[in-house]
Amino acid sequence: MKPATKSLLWGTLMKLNLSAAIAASLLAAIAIAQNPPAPTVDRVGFPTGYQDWPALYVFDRPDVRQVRTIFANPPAFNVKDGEQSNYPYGSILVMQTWNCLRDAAGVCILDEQGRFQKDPAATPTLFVMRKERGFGVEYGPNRTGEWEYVAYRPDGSYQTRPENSFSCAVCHTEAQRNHDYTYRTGLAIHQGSGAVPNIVMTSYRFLPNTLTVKKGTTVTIVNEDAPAHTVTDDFPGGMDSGRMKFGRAITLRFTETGEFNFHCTIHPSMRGKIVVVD
Ligand code: HEC
Ligand SMILES: [Cu+2]
Repeated sequence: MKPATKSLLWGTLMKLNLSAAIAASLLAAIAIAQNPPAPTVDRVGFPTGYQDWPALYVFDRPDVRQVRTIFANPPAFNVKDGEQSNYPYGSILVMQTWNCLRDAAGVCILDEQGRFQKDPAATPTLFVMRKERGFGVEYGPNRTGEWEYVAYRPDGSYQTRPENSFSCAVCHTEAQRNHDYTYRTGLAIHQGSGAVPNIVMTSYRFLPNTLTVKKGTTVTIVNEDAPAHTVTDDFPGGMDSGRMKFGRAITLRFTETGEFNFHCTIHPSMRGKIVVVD
């Protein structure tokens, strides 16, 4: 009796798998047949001279091991807090993605400030978004306000052509709408850090609350909590960050071995410890 039930079950499973496979291949065929809509002409334009524009923020990405610098032309750079929901026409944001300098194990080497460094041998890519009156209509359901997107190589050739820039729009629809579909511009406004945190402040805790590091290393602590916190040495008269609002970061460099015990003066039950070893 038992083996029969088993084979019956097998048969059902096989059938299910088969129809799932057919469905998947049909879906793939549809996806290939119709890309989401996008502009067919480049109205963004290569951002000549972007290196001379001010850098809005620098953001380290450990997953893809890149330094990402966002340059903003004057109209975009001069946008103040509270006006970010509507960038002025003529705004251009350039995100330059640059591979980090790596050690033999492929890990990004931090500089004195605890930041990634650009590998001088690497070639960056330029992700550009530009806002002008009436831009973005061709993205249809994926329209992100009046922005259009293109990605270039430094020699002016395309990394992502206008026809393929729907991919940019699709992702940026998920960005902060109150920041006009840009993602990280809050970093500039909140004077945040784009450093990779070693400790974060969240839910009224330091996470992790004990960290062991080698002498000479930097430790970056970022407040990812809505309320302000402080990083204050338990030792009276010691280091005190002062009030750190959401997004703010502090980078500490330890040159002596020992224990650094700290707390938040606003919420004294928030405690943390950094152990520095040889
Ligand atoms: C997978 C989602 C995704 C896709 C696809 C994507 N972006 Fe972004 N973009 C982001 C995120 C997230 C950031 C913030 C920086 C970070 O976290 O690395 C960003 C940042 C930017 C910035 C800096 C301004 C800001 O929003 O902070 C520009 C300019 C930009 N992207 C342009 C493009 C262009 C051009 C394309 C297409 C070639 C593109 N992006 C595709 C997610 C995406
Ligand atoms: Cu606190």
